[in-house]
Amino acid sequence: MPDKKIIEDYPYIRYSKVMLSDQEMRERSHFFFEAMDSRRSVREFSDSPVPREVIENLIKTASAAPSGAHKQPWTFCVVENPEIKKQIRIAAEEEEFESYESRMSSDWIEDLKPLGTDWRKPFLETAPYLIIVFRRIYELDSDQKKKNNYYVQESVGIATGFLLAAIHNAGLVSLTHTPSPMNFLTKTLNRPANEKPYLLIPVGYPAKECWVPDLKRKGLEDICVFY
Ligand code: IYR
Repeated sequence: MPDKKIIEDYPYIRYSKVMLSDQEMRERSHFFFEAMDSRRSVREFSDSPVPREVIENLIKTASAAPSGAHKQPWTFCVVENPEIKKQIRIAAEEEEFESYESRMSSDWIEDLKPLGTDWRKPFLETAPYLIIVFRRIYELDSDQKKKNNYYVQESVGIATGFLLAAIHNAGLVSLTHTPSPMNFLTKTLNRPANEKPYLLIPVGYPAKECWVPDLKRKGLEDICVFY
């Protein structure tokens, strides 16, 4: 049987999956759950270096996510330069100071108390890499005409999920950081008008002494309904 064919002018390749036994599916799904359940967001990073090739593999994994019309509407900016990290920290802390002091509601401040966050963001300089995810609203065709991407928010969210899973799988930690507003990243990183900042993710090893809040996850009965 050929592995390639043309359907209505477009190339297709054969695709199949090895069918696992119920027992093997149970084991593998449970193992993956346990692996992912041990992922935690971390705010205390070590400055130990991580090979760049690892970061490249993580980003290739993120870009393997599904996306609207397969447009892959994302750009991952990786900052390792200490000067740029410093600029980002200063700008993020300025915005976060305003947010914590006056922009966030009292409910919001209250809800964050168990996480121990405040406007200070030293991890933006400590972590060996900052990955800034940008969503690409449109592309320019060869005549410089704007062509909108589809389901950009959803697509970039899914890709970021792949990225966080890949980071965890590589034995590294991350934080989904949302300095707000984050337009300063467009300027600092000199990004084009079709890209908007989506999420800032410090990546590295946890600090030698690293603490995370003792959070509990919802049980299946609280998150899932079978019909
Ligand atoms: N962006 C702020 C505040 C913050 C908001 C939420 I929702 C969090 O889950 C955590 C933090 C900050 O990064 O501190």
